[in-house]
Amino acid sequence: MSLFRILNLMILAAFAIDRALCIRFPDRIHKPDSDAPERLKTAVFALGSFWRSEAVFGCLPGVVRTTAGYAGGSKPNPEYRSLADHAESVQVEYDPRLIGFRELLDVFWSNHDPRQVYGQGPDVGNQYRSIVFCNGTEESRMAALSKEQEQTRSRSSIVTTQILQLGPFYPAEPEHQKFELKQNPFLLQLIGNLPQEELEKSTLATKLNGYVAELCPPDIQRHIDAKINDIIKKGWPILREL
Ligand code: MHO
Repeated sequence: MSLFRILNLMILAAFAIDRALCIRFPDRIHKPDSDAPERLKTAVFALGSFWRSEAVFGCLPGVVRTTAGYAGGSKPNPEYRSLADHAESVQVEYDPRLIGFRELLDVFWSNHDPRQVYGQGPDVGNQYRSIVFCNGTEESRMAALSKEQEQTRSRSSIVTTQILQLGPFYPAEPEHQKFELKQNPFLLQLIGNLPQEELEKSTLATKLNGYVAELCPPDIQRHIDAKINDIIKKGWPILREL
């Protein structure tokens, strides 16, 4: 028997044993990927204009993506000019190993005035009301507790925030996504003028959207400042990660 034939038989035998024992070797080494969709959780909040709400959550460590949209109402497929009883909202996709619902609640309370009735800041209307949307009873419990704590900070006015079970979330029109970042052509260019669809999904754009609005925690704001300055100094004009 030729060497070639022996080798062939060995390969066939190995293949048969492998099939029989159902042994499978991974075809590539597993890389930990914090962006793996199955690991991510989703939270939705309403706290005034969704332009700002996206920016409030965008640069927190562990937040992978934000989407501006409509929630809390009954109208199917709302649009900006006819959102009916929906509230402007932000959907936050996050890695629960890096940030939790509890911390997101803290950010929610400290970034708007939950006592303002029928509006937020200069924006007047029902679409700007304050809502925590919950996935299940554990989140409802945490939300209710944090609302009580918020109320105890002052008894001179009432915290108007609604706590609702999350129903459908409708992403807003493209022009409302990453709105703050879109006001800054320099930063858009710095990340390579991504097409709209990519911009909406990009974690980098999500973070820079918060940075532009100066809504990142101070240490993160400084970190991004330094990174951008460094890139400009080096004359290498593409920012790929922070
Ligand atoms: N104050 C904002 C509200 C916009 S919002 C996305 C404005 O300039 O109209 O509803």
